[in-house]
Amino acid sequence: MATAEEIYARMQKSIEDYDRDAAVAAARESVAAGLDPLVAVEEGFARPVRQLGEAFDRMEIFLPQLIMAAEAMKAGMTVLEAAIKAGGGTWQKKGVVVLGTVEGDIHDIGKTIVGAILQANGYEVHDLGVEVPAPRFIQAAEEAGANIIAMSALLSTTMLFQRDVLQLLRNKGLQQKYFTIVGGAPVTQKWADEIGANAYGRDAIEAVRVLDARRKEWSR
Ligand code: B1M
Repeated sequence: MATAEEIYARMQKSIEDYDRDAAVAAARESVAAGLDPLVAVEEGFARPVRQLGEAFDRMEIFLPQLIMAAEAMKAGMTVLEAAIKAGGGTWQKKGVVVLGTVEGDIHDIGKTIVGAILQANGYEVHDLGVEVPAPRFIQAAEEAGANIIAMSALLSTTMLFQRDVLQLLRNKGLQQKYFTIVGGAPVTQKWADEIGANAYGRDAIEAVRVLDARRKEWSR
């Protein structure tokens, strides 16, 4: 019977090897061995993904590697999330984020990385996918009991839809209820200020830093 340390090491290796099947197998092993899935998330998956996110930030690894690591974590997480729910456990989460790429925009690589890094740093992430219409962001935030609405846009034409989400929140009187963060290649702090978003994240690591630093504003 493998020890907890051996199983965590196998989980970490699956992330470092970008191996989805190994991540699922190691996560299953951790559940079969009766390890606490909440500890396994942190020890096995979150820590190596965070480290790879920081390595990407320092340009020490390439984008496809980070994407594959994020995909491996996502695959393994399905096993651990099921175990957490089955055990009646509650996720030790910092906050709940509804995340998506805005209407008309199919770019999902950066958004997926942002989601994985947020998740690795203790946020519950509801990834709505791509081409998300403004009302869907708000509907999903209401349903998920979210604190934060996070919008990615990669086109200078679709970043306008970030403004639509902010406008719709104002129209519905919900702008105080949700902390909004925008990002994506054409997006800037100036644009965030112009449309009235609460925050801007240059990249995934900065998005986490900003949300962590401004916790008081979104956890009211
Ligand atoms: Co597209 N594309 N593309 N494309 N594409 C760009 C964005 C473009 C800059 C390329 C270029 O012309 N130089 C250009 C946009 C020009 C503009 O509007 N300014 C462009 C175009 C024009 C298009 C099409 C219109 C092309 C066409 O069909 N004529 C079309 C659009 C289709 C549509 O969306 N309706 C299109 C299609 C595609 C592909 C399908 C081929 C593919 C997308 C595949 C996919 O995502 N599944 C694609 C790709 C890959 C790119 C480039 C090359 C790379 C984007 C990427 O994944 N970067 C891109 C060129 C570029 O950006 N230099 C380009 C890597 C990723 C990690 O970075 O997404 O920036 P990024 O995310 C970063 C940060 O921005 C930030 O953190 C992430 C991690 O560090 N971030 C956030 C992102 N979201 C955030 C949210 C946050 C915080 C931070 O908080 C909420």
